[in-house]
Amino acid sequence: MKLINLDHVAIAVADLDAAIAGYSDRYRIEPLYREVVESQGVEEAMIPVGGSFVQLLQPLGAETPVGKFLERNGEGLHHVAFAVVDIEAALDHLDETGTRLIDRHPRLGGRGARIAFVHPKDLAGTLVELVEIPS
Ligand code: CMX
Ligand code: CO
Repeated sequence: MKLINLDHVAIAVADLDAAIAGYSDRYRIEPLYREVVESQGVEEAMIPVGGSFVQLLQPLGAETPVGKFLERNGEGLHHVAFAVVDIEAALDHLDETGTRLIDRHPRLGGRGARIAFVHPKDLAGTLVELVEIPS
């Protein structure tokens, strides 16, 4: 298990266009790309900041994970994502340590990356994503 970078901080938003405009206006940062990820039920915009990204997430529907989060909490911080070299090895390690995983095996996320989530009730009330960036 080796975390190599804080890949992104994800923020749930109700209106992706408005959120992108807000970050551009206040912080002078712009999305590198924008993508619908059907399997995760989101449209996402990735805004580079140094070696990491701000990931803005707009739900595709009310019954998606981010849709339910918005309904319950309103807009705000949704998860943090750590980059790993080998996501299978990282998940094996977490499983061995009794970690409460949402995904025991990786799924496909944005950028063609393999991703997996750790349950927010596992540690410090924080939803954690592991991401293996394709080389
Ligand atoms: N951060 C912290 N806590 C969260 C949370 C979040 N993002 N989402 C839910 N929770 C809390 C809930 O408030 C609830 O707390 P209580 O038990 O105290 O009420 C608890 O976790 C469990 O919630 P639940 O109602 O049982 O389950 P949900 O249907 O809300 O699902 C979760 C929660 C985390 C399993 C689900 O959102 C999930 O599988 N997330 C991972 C996938 C995802 O979020 N994809 C979108 C991101 C796309 C991307 O980054 O590429
Ligand atoms: Co993410």
